[in-house]
Amino acid sequence: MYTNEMLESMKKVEAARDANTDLEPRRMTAEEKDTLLATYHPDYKDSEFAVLEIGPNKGEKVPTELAALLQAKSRVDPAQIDLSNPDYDVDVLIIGGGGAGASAAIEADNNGAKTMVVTKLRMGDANTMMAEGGIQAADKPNDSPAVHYLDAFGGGHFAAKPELLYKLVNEAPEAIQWLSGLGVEFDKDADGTMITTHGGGTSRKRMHAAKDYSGAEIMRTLRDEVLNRQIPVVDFTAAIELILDDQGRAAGAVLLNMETKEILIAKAKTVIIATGGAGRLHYQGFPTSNHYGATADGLVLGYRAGAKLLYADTLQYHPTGAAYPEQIFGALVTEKVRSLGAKLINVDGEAFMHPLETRDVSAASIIRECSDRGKGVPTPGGYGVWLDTPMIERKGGEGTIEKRIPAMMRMFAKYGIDIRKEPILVYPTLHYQNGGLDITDDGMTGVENLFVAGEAVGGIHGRNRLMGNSLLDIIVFGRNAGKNASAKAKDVQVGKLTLEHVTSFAKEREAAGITGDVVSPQLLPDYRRK
Ligand code: MEZ
Repeated sequence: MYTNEMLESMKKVEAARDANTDLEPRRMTAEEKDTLLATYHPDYKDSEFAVLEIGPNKGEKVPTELAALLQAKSRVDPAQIDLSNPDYDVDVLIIGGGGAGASAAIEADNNGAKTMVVTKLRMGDANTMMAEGGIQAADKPNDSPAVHYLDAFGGGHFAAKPELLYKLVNEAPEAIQWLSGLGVEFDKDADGTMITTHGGGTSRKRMHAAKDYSGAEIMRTLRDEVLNRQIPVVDFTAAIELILDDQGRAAGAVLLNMETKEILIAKAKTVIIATGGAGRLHYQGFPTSNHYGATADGLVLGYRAGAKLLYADTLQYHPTGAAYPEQIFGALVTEKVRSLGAKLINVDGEAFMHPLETRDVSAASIIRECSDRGKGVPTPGGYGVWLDTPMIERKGGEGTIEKRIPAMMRMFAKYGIDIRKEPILVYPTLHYQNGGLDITDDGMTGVENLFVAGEAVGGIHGRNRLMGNSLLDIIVFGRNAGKNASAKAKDVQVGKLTLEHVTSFAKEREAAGITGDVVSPQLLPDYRRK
C-alpha cells in the first residue's frame, strides 16, 4: 500500500525503533511553545481571519469562512413567516441531536418539562458519535478535580472561564457514574476497576474509554435513553432562525424540513442550542475529523438573535488526522494511540517531539516538521509524519492494539495496512471549535431563555482543549442546560412571537454595506467542484 519513497523512510523508522525504544524527546519549555505556536499554528495566521462588521462581536476577528456565515443573509424572509399558529408548542426546545442535546433532553424530561429535540440529520448523527479516545474524570485516589482543573487551565492557555471549568471538573466523576448507570460500558480491569490512561497535557491517568469508540458507546446509550423515554425527536428538521418574543427572550425556532423543504414553527418557553462544531467548514482548507453536519449553525442562530461569541477565533487541529491513504484523509487517529506508546517520527526516523504535548503544540510541531524543516514524508495530499504504532505492542505486549484500539486497526486494515507491524502517516485535521457562544454557569447566553451546551459553547476550555474534556463537557453542560432550561420554563409566559431581530440584522448588514447572496445557517457542507 505504501509508495517506495514511504517504504524507504519506513526503514529508518524501524531502525530507530530498534535502537532506542525508550528514548523520548523532552517536553518543550513555555517559551519554545509560544514561539512554535506563533509561527506554525493556524490560529496565528492573520490572513485567514476577518473582522466582524456587525453583530454583538463587531470589531473582533473570526475565521474568514465563519465571518461570511455570521454576516450572511437569513434563510427566511420574516414578512413571509406566519408565527400565529405554531406547529409545535413545548416547554423546552432542543436544537441538535448529539450528546449534549440528548443529555439536555433527558434532564429536562426528568424535570417534567414538555421537551422536544429537533435535528437536521438523525438523532445521534453528530461529533459525539465520532469521538474515540475517551472522557476525562478525576476519580482515582491519586487525582482530584483540582489537579484536573490545573491541567485543563494550563492547557487552555489560562483563558478558560474559571466558573465553567470549575463546574466541568467537579461534576466529572458524577458524569461517569451517570453514564455507567445508563449503560455505558467503560473499559475495566478484571476486578471492575476503571482503566484510565493519559492524554496530552494530563498529569494523571484520568481518561476513561470504551476501547477507541468511546463516543459511539456514549451516544448509543444516550440515544436509547431519549427514545425509550419517548421524548419527541423530529429528525431531518433544521432550525434556521430563532424566534424571540416581544420582550426579547428566546421563544422558539423556525424549522425547515430537510426533505420536503416545508417551513414549521416551534414555540417554546426556553431553547437550548446544542448544534455542535464547525469542522465541515474546512477552515484554511484543512480536512476534518468531524461529522457531516458540523457547519457552525448554532453560532449563526445565536449571533443573529443577539448572543455573544467567545474565542470564536480559536480552533483545534487534531495533531493526528490520517494523512494516508487518501480515502481516509483527515479521519481521526485517536490520541489514545500516543497514550499507549506510539511516537511521532519524521522522514529521517527521528522522534522530533514528546508525543503527549498539548494538541495545539503537537499540531504546530508537525506542521513545522513538514514545512520549514523539510522533514515530512510526501503523500498525495501534501505531507505527513509517522506515528509509530508498532511501538504500542513493544511497550504494552502483543495483543494491545487489538484490545485497546480495534477500530483504528480495522480502519487501516481496510487499506492493507497492519498498524501492529507498520507505522501510519498523520497530519493535523480540523477537529474542534474551542470558541462558541458565551454562557454563564447556568448555561444561559445573554439572550434571556436561550441556553447552549456542547461544542457550540465557548470558554469552557479556553484557547485549547485537552483530549477527553469534550465528551465530558457535552455531558456536564448538556445536563446542566437541560436542568436549568426546564426549571426556568416553569415561570415563563411567552409573549408575542417575533422575527424582528432578523429584520434588524438585515438592516445592520445593509448599513454596513455587506452584500452577497450567501445565506446561513449553512446546514450542510458544500462539496461542489468550484
Ligand atoms: O477529546 C477528543 O477530542 C478525543 C478523545 C479525541 C481522540 O483523540 O480520540
